[in-house]
Amino acid sequence: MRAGDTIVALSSGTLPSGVAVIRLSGPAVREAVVSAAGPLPPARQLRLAEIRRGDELLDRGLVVFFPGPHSFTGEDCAELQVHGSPAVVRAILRMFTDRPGIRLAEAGEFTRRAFDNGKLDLTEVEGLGDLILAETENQRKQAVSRLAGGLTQLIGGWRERLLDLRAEIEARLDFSNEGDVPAELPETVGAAIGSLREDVETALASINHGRIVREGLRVALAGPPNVGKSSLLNALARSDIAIVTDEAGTTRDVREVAIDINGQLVVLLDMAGLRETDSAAEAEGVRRAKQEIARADLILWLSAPDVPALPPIDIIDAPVWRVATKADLGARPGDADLAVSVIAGSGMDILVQRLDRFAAASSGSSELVLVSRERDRSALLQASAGLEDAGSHLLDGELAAEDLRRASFALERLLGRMDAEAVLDRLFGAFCIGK
Ligand SMILES: Nc1nc2c(ncn2[C@@H]2O[C@H](COP(=O)(O)OP(=O)(O)OP(=O)(O)O)[C@@H](O)[C@H]2O)c(=O)[nH]1
Ligand SMILES: [Mg+2]
Repeated sequence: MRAGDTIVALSSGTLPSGVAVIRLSGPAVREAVVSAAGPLPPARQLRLAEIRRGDELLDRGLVVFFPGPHSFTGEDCAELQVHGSPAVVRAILRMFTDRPGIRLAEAGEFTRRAFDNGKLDLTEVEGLGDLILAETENQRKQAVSRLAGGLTQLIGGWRERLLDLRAEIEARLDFSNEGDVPAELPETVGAAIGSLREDVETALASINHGRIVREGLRVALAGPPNVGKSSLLNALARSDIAIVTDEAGTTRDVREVAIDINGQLVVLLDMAGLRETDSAAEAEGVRRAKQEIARADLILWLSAPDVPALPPIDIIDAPVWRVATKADLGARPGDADLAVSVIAGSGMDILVQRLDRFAAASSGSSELVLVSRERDRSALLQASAGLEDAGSHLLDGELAAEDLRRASFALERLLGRMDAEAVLDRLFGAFCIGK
């Protein structure tokens, strides 16, 4: 990526479409817009213009200009709203990229410039990426509060407290060097370190809620072969995505299907039935099934009247609901939590209601959970470890100061104010072109 270039891209979705938005950012924007669409409109106001290449009319559309630094990227930016025709968009993009200093943007390059120019920090960039991909109501809420700087503020508060503590300790160290006073720290410093660590730990404890909102509640449909796992998946997803047959051992691969239950993302996992088998392919399926069961948030353990029962396997950490399937075929066993039949359609409403309540409880949807990513987890763990060490070094101010510095660095890294490069390339590569 060359930072001095002016970049241009189609920022709206697939063509053809009613309207297409072409976005530009960089030092050549003013000139390029004037040459294509006449005098610049007043800042941030739409103006209808003819878009021309020389004498040739390419399209009529709306033009808006955002002078830097008060723009999304911090540079001069413009957007053209034109007809969403592949030929129109191609002609306009070519007209711009034929000008010196203008080229097509790479994936995420507009956002990258916003980050480089201090318009967004790393957690806000992540929030933006999540928002664009959000499919459920809860994902949208989580992403928009991260984009709006919710996490930045939380971490900003912690950074301030760390800086105060470090300043106080440094001052004492200076003082003790001069006057031979032992560098032992007072109990108030210990208490402040302890309470900050508690706040970081509270956020860490909610990270699983945040993950479930962001990535979905993982629900494994498990049990022996032929109990109706794939049939239940199809019924819940209202599709016939998984193959259903009366042969035991139909499903081998793990199949994930995401469904939206009242704004919550629930990822259903269909998998091989658990049994000993001579088939290498099925055995691999069973191995993968066990792996998924071990990392699921909830297990639906299925049993059916026409299949020998299998007790839940012992690798399960998550809650297990015993679901009696094929209720149309026979009486529900005494140990079942609920009974369903996909043929008769019975019991499905109750299952969905219970999934809804479970998902709501698991995603802590009453308070918005801002920490959700692996990167959040590792930064907060490091910060917490630094604080813990500092708390145990109250007799030695030098060591405590070093520990707190480590905690500060972990938070700076989370915001992208330090060592950002490693995270950046991966993050921006995941964005679409034009964002
Ligand atoms: N009567 C009745 N039959 C069902 C019901 N659900 C599934 N079946 C039948 O049970 C058989 C097995 O269903 P599947 O959904 O393929 O079972 P599975 O657990 O995915 O099986 P494997 O993939 O082989 O492990 C099929 O013949 C289904 O039509 C039900 O609610 N009632
Ligand atoms: Mg199956």
